[in-house]
Amino acid sequence: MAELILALDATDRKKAIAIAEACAPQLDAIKLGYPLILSCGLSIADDLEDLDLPLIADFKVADIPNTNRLIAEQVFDAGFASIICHGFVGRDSVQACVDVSADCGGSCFVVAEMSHPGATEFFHGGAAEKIARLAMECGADGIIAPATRPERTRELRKIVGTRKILSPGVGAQGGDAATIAKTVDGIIVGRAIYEAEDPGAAAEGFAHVRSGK
Ligand code: NUP
Repeated sequence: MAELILALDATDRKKAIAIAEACAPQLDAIKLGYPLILSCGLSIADDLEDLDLPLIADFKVADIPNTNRLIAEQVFDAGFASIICHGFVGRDSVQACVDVSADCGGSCFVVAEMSHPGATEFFHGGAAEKIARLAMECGADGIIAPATRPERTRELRKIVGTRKILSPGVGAQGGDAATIAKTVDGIIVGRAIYEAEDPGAAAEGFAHVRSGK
């Protein structure tokens, strides 16, 4: 059983809001990233406020600690519940995001291994495991791990224990929702929902993952 998180990467404000509204009853959270926020600004969080769903800011923050802190403060001031940061930048940078998240009553997820094919170039060979351990030591709420490589995500589960794993790569990138849902706490789904002719129905198609059936 896993939560369903919509990756709302549509770049038109009206269209994005309509998709979010249509899908909302089927969702546990909405993830917003550069495509929509660069197009609409952080105020898109206000437009989605009435849906009463936690908003995750997927900025994959990867800067020096002070800049990470400033970015995270903007994110939580705008009403987001969670932030995603990169781990390869090192302990001090991750800690800055975790600390701001905790101060703001929000949560912080660290990318341990990405879902696309090229991710194997740098995340394999021990890096993902190292990042997952670092995330735990910094007090992060969880990690991001790939639905496209369930065997890798199972390995990372051994490191993070009961802390959360959110997993992108379902649908358009080839990952199977039911398979990865056995290992993770939330599946992140973008194009398979927001590019569907009927996004609400597409989101409903993942109900089996949410109910565990
Ligand atoms: O490793 C990652 N893979 C990934 O796809 C980390 C991510 N944050 N994402 C994001 O998840 C990606 O930027 C997009 O917003 C979403 C997946 O979208 P889709 O492939 O389901 O359309």
